Amino acid sequence: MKLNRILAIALLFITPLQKIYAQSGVKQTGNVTAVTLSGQQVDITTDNAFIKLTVYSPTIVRVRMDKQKLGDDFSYAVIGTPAKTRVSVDQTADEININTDSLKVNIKKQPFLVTFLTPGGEVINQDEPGLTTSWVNESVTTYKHMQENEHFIGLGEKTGPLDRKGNAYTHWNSDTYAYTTNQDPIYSTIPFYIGVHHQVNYGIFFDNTWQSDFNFGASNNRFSSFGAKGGEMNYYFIYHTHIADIIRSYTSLTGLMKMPPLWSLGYQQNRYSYYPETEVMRIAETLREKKIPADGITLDIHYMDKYKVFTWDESRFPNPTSMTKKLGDMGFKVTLIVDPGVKVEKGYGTYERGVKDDIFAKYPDGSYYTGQVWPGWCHFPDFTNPKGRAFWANELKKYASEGISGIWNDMNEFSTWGQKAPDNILFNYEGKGAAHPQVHNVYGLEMIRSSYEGYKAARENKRPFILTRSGYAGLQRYAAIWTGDNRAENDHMLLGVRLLNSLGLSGVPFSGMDVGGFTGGASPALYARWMQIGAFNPYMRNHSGINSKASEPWAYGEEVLEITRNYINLRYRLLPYLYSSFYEATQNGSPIMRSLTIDYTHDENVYNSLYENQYMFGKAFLVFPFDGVTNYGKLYFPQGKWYNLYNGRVQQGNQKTAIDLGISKLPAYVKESSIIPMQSLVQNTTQTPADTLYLHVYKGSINNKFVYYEDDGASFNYEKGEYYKRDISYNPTKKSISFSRVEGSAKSKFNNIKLILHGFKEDSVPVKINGRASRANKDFQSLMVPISRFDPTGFSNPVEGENVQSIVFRNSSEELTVTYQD
Ligand code: NBV
Repeated sequence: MKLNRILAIALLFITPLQKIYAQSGVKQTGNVTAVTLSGQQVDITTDNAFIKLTVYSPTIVRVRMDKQKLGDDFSYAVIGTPAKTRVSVDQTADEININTDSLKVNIKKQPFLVTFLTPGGEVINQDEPGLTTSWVNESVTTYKHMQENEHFIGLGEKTGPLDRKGNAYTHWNSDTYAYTTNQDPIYSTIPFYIGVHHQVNYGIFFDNTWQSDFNFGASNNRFSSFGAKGGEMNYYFIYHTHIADIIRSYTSLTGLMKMPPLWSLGYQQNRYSYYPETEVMRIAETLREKKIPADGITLDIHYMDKYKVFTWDESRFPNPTSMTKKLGDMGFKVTLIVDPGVKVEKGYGTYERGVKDDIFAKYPDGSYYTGQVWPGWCHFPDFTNPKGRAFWANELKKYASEGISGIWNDMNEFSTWGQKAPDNILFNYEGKGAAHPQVHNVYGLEMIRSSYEGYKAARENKRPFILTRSGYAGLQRYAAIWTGDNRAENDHMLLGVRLLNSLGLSGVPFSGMDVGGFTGGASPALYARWMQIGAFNPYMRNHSGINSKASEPWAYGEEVLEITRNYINLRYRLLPYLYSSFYEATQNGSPIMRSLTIDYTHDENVYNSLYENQYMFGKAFLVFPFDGVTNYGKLYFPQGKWYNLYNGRVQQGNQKTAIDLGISKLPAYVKESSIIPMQSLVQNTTQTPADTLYLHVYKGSINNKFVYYEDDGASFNYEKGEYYKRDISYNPTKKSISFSRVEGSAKSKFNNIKLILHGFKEDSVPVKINGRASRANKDFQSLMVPISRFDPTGFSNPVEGENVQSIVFRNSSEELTVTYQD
């Protein structure tokens, strides 16, 4: 029989649906046809797909799938490799089972269907039966069964609510001036989310740089899904019982941030744009005169000659080196904006060198792609080309020699007027070659990689500070991120809090927003609130747009100035705490702004829209970010005991309350058993604080440990052991506060420690140091002395409240335990 006739007869026997399926371009994974087991890896062939599962650790399993044989394994995001892991893999006719010590993976063969289970056999996550993974032409999607009451959090810089359930999101890095509070996508892509249900949590990182789509039950409650317009299905499944560990595992794949320069944790003053030099100096001098601590001034595009990157407008800034020197002497560091677009202009050095090195992105016909941005028509460096990164690094040397400390990467989505860059722009992609749709979402990441590596190489042994607007998973390795052109509106400020919390859940601890709002003008109350909240952000930078009203702390009158100063002062007093919290972020990805879902994951209240903006700043402070119009604030206190930061009054947890909100203070509480190192007030981080470290401990019922960390705040010497680190532990049962032996070769800034105990009894408290009555020890006082009217914030009007005890002793590097009788 002729083949055509056979087909025609066969078609008579298939259902209309099968016929449509056959014609539709849809391909399901189908049945398993072959399996190869080798060590930590399982290779599977199905009717329509090639699949590889790899165990990366007891808690991480990677799944790759494609319609064709799997290609080169390459990622800009992932730097982690599979660790040698104890694993057992076996198969029967119907299924394959992969077991690690912490996770089980069950794969059904007819048809292919993956289920992840706890060692005890509880389902953590499962492909949606019938849908599993499918392709529609070149786009690929994996469908997961929606679990009952499942919450979805993370996914990086995504607008909308904390709990992403019921919503869908797209990743396509976009320049979104004055975006709305639900707009999607905005500037960066982190295709990593965390699912929570039935006391289990998992993370899924879908490492695919094409335009990707996530659906958390926006269509219906049958499934959640993730997919992309091209490339492989390539995801890492992570399981841990604690969300902090999921973030740790995620950052074991995509990398950790490096220690930031200490100055970048101070207050930064910004505007689009401060110029000429006299104006920059006026701002710097006013900050000092008005005693507003500050460390940074940032120059926006008007410093350039006609917006040409790596140039100065010489009439506005005749001598940049002497300006940075003058500012440096006043304790200010300068950060400059850079845009990727290089103006096409004969005689312009950067352009000429780019052409000579042939590093701009091209069309298939060999001509350079041209797009219009600030300077006019531009070419765009191909940062996926090692030569392109080297070119950029070389250009940056100029700024290094002029005394610039920070590089602010803007417009790197990449953005062009009209926003529509064609698909057929070609990029080097580390020699593998790729077109714009595959490269777009990593363009910003590779730009900041160039900036970070370039600036590191350009300045000997100095930590670069790199700020970015765009990026992809892994951006934390190179830069801090800010959330772009927000609006000076109440809702937007609160959205900003959620964006930063979500970034923290997604492996990016160093983040900030335009405090005060970029477009429009804030009311005095909104501005005051924003500065209060900004003081509890990882990166605190005030910025405002070109035609908006002035946004310096003194621009809103005396009362607001006072409030703002109080909170910036508090931030500077908290620097030892903040710096140590950043150290932790460099060790395990632990965010500085911690969504309550991290520590109170299975408490339904934390997902409630009334409380979704509440967060922890580090592990000690519970911050309630109210807006500038709410007078009566609703608060939720998770389990435990909480101390009002301002008056020490105790608030029991597991409770909802409402309070009258004054504008002068932002509600903030301290978690019981917290350990908070603070210092005396300085006006910038080049000043040395008084040589006593104030160590606040809040009485509680839980054991706590704080990793205290110091180093020189500027160089990479810490990598050679020049740091000062010790554990400080509080044990309420033993009634002790102990300091482990100091690790590292650096000396502390503080010769003395003043231990300040909050919530203890009213009379003097007898103490022993290392088991000896302190009288016997000449370095110590005998009793902790009660202090009433104590205000840890240092605000001008302390409120009477708790009883506080304090004792001062020498900061020795030996192990030391303080026991108290209470
Ligand atoms: O360089 C000017 C601005 C900058 O101030 C802002 O922070 C960026 O997000 N930049 C965008 C260019 C476009 C502004 C409309």
